[in-house]
Amino acid sequence: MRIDIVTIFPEFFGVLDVSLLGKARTSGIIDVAVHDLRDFTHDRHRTVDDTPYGGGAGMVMRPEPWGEALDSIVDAGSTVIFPSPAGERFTQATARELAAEQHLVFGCGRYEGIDQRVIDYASTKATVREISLGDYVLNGGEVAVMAMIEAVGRLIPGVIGNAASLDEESHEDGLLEYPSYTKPPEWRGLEVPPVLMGGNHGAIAAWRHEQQLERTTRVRPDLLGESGVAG
Ligand code: 6GU
Repeated sequence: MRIDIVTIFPEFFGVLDVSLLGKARTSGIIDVAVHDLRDFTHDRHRTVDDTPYGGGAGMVMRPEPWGEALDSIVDAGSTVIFPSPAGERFTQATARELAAEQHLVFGCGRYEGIDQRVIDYASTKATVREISLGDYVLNGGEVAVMAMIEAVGRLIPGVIGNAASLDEESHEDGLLEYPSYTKPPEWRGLEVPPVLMGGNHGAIAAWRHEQQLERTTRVRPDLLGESGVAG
């Protein structure tokens, strides 16, 4: 997969060099390029923002540098993602959809956002999605994009050594995951549930499913409604 990121803070993305995703980059499974939006300006001050038409607080990103950046990066097969608290909600299903794409382009907005014409223009050239991490406000899209790339990247074959570890985690089956335990069997007076040490795989699977239902009902009852999982 090819990933292009356009940002005024390219240094934010240094963390992509470490950990699992760093290895995926080194091995060529994921090819990431980070572009400084200011490299697409032509004035002495490398201006990327201006005051909003109609008034209001803050600054809006001007369309011209975005237009040049996107023209140099996007083609008809690209999926362009603008992180925004006003976008559709990012979920595990979104991550799976994006992991199936060949080319993702992330456009990180700052200030009060990007001139709407940039999103409208990009929509005439490629598939565009405005995506939000959740119902809270970040200062810009950079941290959100990092989270999306991590969620998407680990679903690409070869990025995670043990692909089976992907199947049983929170959200993959619409439920939160069951609690995990390892050695020792007793620690500071706290014991591992005996069923996990009994070797009865049917009983273990049933116990884990029960735990998933109990935790999901208690912490995230909204998930039960959406997934249609029967209690
Ligand atoms: Cl994607 N961007 C910003 N700026 N704030 C957010 C967000 C995204 N998702 C939640 N809050």
